[in-house]
Amino acid sequence: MQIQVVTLFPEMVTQALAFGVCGRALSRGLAEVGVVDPRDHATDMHRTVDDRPYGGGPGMVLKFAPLRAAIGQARGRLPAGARVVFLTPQGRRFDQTMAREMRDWPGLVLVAGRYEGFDERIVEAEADEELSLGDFVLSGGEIAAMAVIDAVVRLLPGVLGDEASAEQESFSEGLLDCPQYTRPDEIEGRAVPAVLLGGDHAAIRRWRRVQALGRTLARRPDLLDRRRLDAEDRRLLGEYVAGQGVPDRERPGD
Ligand code: 9D3
Repeated sequence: MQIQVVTLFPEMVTQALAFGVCGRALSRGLAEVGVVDPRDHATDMHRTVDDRPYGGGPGMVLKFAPLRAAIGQARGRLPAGARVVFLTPQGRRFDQTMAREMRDWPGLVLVAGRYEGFDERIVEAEADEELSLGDFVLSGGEIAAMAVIDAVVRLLPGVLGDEASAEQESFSEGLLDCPQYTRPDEIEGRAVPAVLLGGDHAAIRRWRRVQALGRTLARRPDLLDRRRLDAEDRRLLGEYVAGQGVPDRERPGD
């Protein structure tokens, strides 16, 4: 997959993506990430990319022309059918479903903003999608663009090992992870749950499912609302509620 990021801080993006799973995928050629700096497309002596907002108010707004040229260069490096995504606080909330859709796009231009945002006309003219990471304030779109790249690249074929890919599919199942433990089996009086130390693999599987369902109910009931639980899951959830004292308003079936 080929990705271009339009950003005033190109080295912020290239440096951060050099690590870990993403870094390995890029060095193995499973994905390509390039950058375009709108400042390189400014035409005045001072290489101006921003200006004061019409109507007054604080801060600066990114100008149409340098962004138009930068996005044009980015598109030119990508196959036909590439899509342009702006990262803005006004965008639709990015999630795993969208990451899975983006994995199948032949090319992706991510446009990161700075200052107070974009002249709205560049968004109207160029954006196929406008995405946000959620309801908190970042200083610019770069970290959001990197989050999207990380989420999409790890879904590409060959990036994760077989085991991790299968697990990835199960997150797609929409439950939180169960608790995990490693040696030693007791720390400061806290024991690892006994079931995990025995060899009963069916019991371990059942315990993990109960924990995943229960923690999702307790912490992210919104995830369960969007999901149909089968009879077995409802029974396991009943086990968790009986054992843990989940508040009444979160009990299944209420
Ligand atoms: C919503 C706040 N805006 C009104 C005063 C000002 C403003 C704050 C932060 C305008 C732009 C930004 C920069 N943020 C992003 O570029 C951004 C973002 C974010 O701040 N939160 C979550 N997702 C995203 S995606 C891009």
